[in-house]
Amino acid sequence: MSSSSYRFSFGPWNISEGSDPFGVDVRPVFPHESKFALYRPLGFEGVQFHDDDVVPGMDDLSPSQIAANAEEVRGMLHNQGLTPEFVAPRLWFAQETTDGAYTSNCASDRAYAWDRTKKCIDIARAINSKAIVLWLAREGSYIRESKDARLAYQRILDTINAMLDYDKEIEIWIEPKPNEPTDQAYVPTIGHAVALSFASKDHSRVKGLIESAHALLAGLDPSDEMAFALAHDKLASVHLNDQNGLKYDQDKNFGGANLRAAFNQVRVLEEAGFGSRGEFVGLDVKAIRTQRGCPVTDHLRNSRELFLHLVDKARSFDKTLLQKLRDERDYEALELYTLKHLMGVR
Ligand code: 3MF
Ligand code: MG
Repeated sequence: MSSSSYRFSFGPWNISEGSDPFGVDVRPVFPHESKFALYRPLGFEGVQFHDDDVVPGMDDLSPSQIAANAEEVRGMLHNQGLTPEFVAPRLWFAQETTDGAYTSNCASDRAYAWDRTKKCIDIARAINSKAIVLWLAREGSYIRESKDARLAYQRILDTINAMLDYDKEIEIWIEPKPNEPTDQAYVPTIGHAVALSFASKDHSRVKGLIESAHALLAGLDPSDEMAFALAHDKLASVHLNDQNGLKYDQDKNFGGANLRAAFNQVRVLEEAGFGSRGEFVGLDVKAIRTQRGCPVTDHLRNSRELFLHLVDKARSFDKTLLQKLRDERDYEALELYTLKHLMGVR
C-alpha cells in the first residue's frame, strides 16, 4: 500500500470552538454542515459521527423526522464524496445517563439507553454506515460499592448481543478508555473489549477502536494495545492522538508528546497491513485554545502529515539490521539506531 493510499477520518467535534471546563468558547461557532466541505481539501474522506451530530435534538423527534434528517446528511456526504465511518450513541449527556447508561442502577434509565442505541443504529443505516462505536463513557463508577460490577459487565454484554440481534449486519466497535468521566471504567483496555467480543453471540461483528491517549491513560503503550487487537484480528479503527502523562484526556496532536511512541504505532499498523481492508486512520485530535482563526484545522492537517512522515520512517527502518540486532540481542544498539533513524542522522 502506498503511503498516500491510507484513508483518514475525523469527527465534527474535532473542529471546535475551544471551550474547556474553565472557560467559554474562544472562536465563533463554525456551522456543522460547512465542516463537510473541509474534509477533502484537508486530505480526509471519512466522517465519524455521534448520533446527534447527524440528527441534532434526536430525543425530541419522531422516527420519521429522524429518518428525514439522516437522509439529508446522507445527501450532503454523497455530494462531498465522503464516507460515514461510524455512528456512536452519545450516552453521556442526557439526564437519564447521569448514573451510566447500560449499567445504570435505574431500569427506566437503562430503557432510555437501549432506545437511544436502537435509534443510533437506525441513523447509521440511514446514512449508509456499517459500524456503531461504543465509547462507554459513564459505564463505570466513582464509588466502587455503588454498583454491582459483575452485573454491569453482564449488562454491557447483553446490550451488545441485543444490538447484534437488532441489526444483522451492523458491526460494533468498542472504544475502551480507563477513566474520565468516571473514576474507573468497566471497559478500560482493548483486552476487556476483546473478551467482550469473544463472549458475544457473533464475535466477527464485535471489534475494537483504540485511541492512543486512552491507552496511555491506562498506563499502557498504544502500539502494544494495537498489536494485541491486531493479533486477534479485532482492530477496526484507531483514534490516533497523544497524551502528556497521566492527566485529563488531552487529545494532543499525533506525535506531539512522544514521537517514538507514535512511530511505534505506525510501525505496528504498517507491519499488520492495517488499512488494506478499507479501515480508516482516525485522528481524534483537539484544536488548542490559543489557536486563532475560524475554523481551525491545522491540528488535523499536521497530525495527518506527521502520520505520513512516520509511514516513510517505518518503511525505511532497516529490517535486516533489526533482525540482526534482535538475533544478537543487542537492544542497546537497536535503541540507538531507532532514535538516530527518527532524527535523520546516520
Ligand atoms: C472520549 C473520546 C470520544 C469518542 C467519541 C466517539 C470525543 O475520550 O475519545 O471523542 O472518541 O465519543 O466514540
Ligand atoms: Mg476517541
